[in-house]
Amino acid sequence: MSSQKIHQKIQAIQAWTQENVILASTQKKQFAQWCNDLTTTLERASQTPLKIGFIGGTGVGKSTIINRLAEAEISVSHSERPYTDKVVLYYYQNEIPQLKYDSSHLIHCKHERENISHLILFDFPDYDSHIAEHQTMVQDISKQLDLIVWVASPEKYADQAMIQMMSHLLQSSKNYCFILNKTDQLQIDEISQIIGHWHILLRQANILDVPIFAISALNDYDKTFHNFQEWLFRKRNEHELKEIKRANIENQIKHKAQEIQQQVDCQQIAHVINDLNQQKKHLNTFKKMRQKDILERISSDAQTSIYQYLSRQSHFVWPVGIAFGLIGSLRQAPINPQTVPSSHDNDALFLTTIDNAIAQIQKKSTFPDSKPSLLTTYRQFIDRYKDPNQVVPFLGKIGWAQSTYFWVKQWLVICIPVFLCLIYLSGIHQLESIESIGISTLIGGCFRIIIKLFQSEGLIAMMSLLFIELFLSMQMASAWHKKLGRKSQEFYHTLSNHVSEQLMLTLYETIQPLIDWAEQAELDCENLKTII
Ligand SMILES: Nc1nc2c(ncn2[C@@H]2O[C@H](COP(=O)(O)OP(=O)(O)OP(=O)(O)O)[C@@H](O)[C@H]2O)c(=O)[nH]1
Ligand SMILES: [Mg+2]
Repeated sequence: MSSQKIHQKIQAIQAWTQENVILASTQKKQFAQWCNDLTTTLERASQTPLKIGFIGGTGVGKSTIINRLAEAEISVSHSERPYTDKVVLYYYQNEIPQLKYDSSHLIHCKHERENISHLILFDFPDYDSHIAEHQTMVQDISKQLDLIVWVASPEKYADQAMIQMMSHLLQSSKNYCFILNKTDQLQIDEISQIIGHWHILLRQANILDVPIFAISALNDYDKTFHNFQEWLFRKRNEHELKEIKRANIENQIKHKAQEIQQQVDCQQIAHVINDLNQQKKHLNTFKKMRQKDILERISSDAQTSIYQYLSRQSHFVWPVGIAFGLIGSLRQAPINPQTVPSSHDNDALFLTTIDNAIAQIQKKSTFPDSKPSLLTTYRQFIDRYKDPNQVVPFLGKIGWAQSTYFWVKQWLVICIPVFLCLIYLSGIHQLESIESIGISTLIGGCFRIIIKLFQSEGLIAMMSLLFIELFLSMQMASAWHKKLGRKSQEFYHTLSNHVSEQLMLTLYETIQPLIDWAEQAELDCENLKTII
């Protein structure tokens, strides 16, 4: 891959890390810094010394090899196991390597040998002894290395520990070199046998075309050691140096991408979305269960409340109003026979089951820190709608035409008998023609009414009027009562639908952010795959 391509890749990753929903904001900052570091490493590939580390199990001879290369005892080689407990750095004069690590774990050894001024050698502690801190040190400090020299002895070359360690490190296997030390303990045919076997083992671990040197660090006349030294000390040209850095960067990107994919579990995310949608579907069952008696959840006597609300909306002429009040107190508002409210516990149980299922789904992936609870949302909803002001917007009103018609009807029904009675008492109906009705006739009529009121004829007429009015008012009030009863039942159903619809929306809103997040995370996973 060319420099330009890898630059583009870093930029694409940088853009991705800032836009995705998977990483937390602190992680995003770290990734931005990491991308900047990669770019700097690539740009300064030929200007910085090559960092080469010796890594291997305890006692394989790492310190002995580095001492021989340094031509001095810079790192104590010992028969005691494990021995080296700090990272020994061997570098030219003032080329002090900038390591982000606790300096108490580092030993600095400077040299004056100009022919190897382009290198920094690292002798590491082991990774396979009982001291776990050594392994951590190897994993952490090795991140800075450009090349790794894996050292093994005839007893340890086939250890799985080495392959395992490789999987933790970030360098590309293109930048590995292998040393079989202590060959002075082997016969020539044994050496070639072991090297052959080692090649096979490495190939199985997908490590191909790497140099393997079979050396003896203690044998001054060992030719292979010289070959190894030559390979190690060789001054690489700019192209080779860039290749080394590029391969490592590519490998680091791959590692980071795997880390992110594991963090959100990209393999699982489609299932997670599916599971969440499944839970959303379960909520529909809840809707069907609750639609009929949702109002009973909110108010124990919803239908009466609706009836009273509608009564308050009605405009009565006072005799009808009084009659309506009388009927209302004698008769109960009709109750919806279908309404058999189930217990609150059933709702709680149902919603808790879904809540638990969602919590389980959330465990499958790194969801943002949110713990939605349908049960809490449901309880809050019920509490909120206990306030009648919240419910009123859902209630319709009696149509104005119906209301005005009822009002006019009341006036007509009340006024016509009064009018007829007055005409009768005033004697105006006995006049021959309408034209003869004048002011004086009307005043005369009024006097006649007053006089007749004190006579038996007037009293009978008034009593009849009273009875007629009473009868008509009761008739109208009773008809209106029945009408409101029917209307309140109708409203009860519409209101149930409205409120349960609203409840479902509120419950969906609780889950929806999780689904949205998971869908976006799936998209981010796809994008990350295409970048890499
Ligand atoms: N026979 C033989 N012994 C060697 C050779 N190289 C190192 N040794 C011996 O192996 C023992 C361990 O050598 P070290 O260099 O301390 O090994 P190390 O890998 O640094 O070990 P740790 O620091 O514990 O990780 C010492 O006693 C060395 O003398 C070799 O080529 N041949
Ligand atoms: Mg050592």
